[in-house]
Amino acid sequence: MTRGEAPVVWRIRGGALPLDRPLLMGILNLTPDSFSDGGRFQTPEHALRRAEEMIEEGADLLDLGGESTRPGAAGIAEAEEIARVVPVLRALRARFDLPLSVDTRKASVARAAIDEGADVVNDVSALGDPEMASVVAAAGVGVVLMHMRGTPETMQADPRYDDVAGEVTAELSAALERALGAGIEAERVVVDPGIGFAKTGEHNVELIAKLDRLLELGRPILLGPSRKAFLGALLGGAPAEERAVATAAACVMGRLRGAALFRVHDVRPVREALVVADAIHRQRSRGS
Ligand code: HH2
Repeated sequence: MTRGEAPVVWRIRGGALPLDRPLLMGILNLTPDSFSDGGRFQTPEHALRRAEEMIEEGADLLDLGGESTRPGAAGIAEAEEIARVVPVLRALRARFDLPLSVDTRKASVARAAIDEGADVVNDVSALGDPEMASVVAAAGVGVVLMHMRGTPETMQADPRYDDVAGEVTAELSAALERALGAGIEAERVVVDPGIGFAKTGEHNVELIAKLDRLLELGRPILLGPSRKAFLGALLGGAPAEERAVATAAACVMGRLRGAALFRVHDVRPVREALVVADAIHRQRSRGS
């Protein structure tokens, strides 16, 4: 496949996910402090119930995170992160068939999750941990490389770009080259512009408006605008739990610019919005 063509599948552990329709990654935060749902799904029982709800609403895969990466969040110890993620991953793996992703920046956490059956590593630092690439390559899992500058603790200090879409694309291209150089197969990589990570509200809006620039990387694009602060600001201060419709609007616009996967809390409204948007868009592409 040459750069610029849309990939038709994403290879993850144990198979390939077809990308002929938008795929929804349901967010399962196993944290006490996530910005919109912290502390709600920390026990395996609560997490299982939430997972079940998201699957019923149409989630195609689930993303489990043990560390909040909201702006200003301090990192947590590896043992703590493993203790949050592994019991839930084990319970989900025993119960459900769908692909499971682990949202982590630490190679040790990724390895522990892979040992429990994780199929994807979602790394907001795009292989920042020097051990991460070899863990991903050896396990043959899928990987999400997300764009960020700095760390969650520092990233919102003063983000500056001359051309946000161009610079994010170039920096993701470098991350993709690092991944390939470390032996990760291109077909296993998904790229993500990192909405809200070292970006102002204007940067986030411009990135979604110009998301098609990322298509030149030749990899599927994942978009994660879910309930984020820029949506609240656009709505004049709506709290996180009242941003589902705004999230759906951002996902539809991202879809029209080429996004293939969507990481969201509110699975049902986003799925419904994308089904309708895709049907209308297909009709328009047929030219009738
Ligand atoms: N956003 C968050 C966390 N992980 N991963 C990818 N690939 N893309 C994203 O946009 C992304 C991500 C932050 O959102 P959330 O998980 O809801 O909050 P918190 O980090 O506070 O747990």
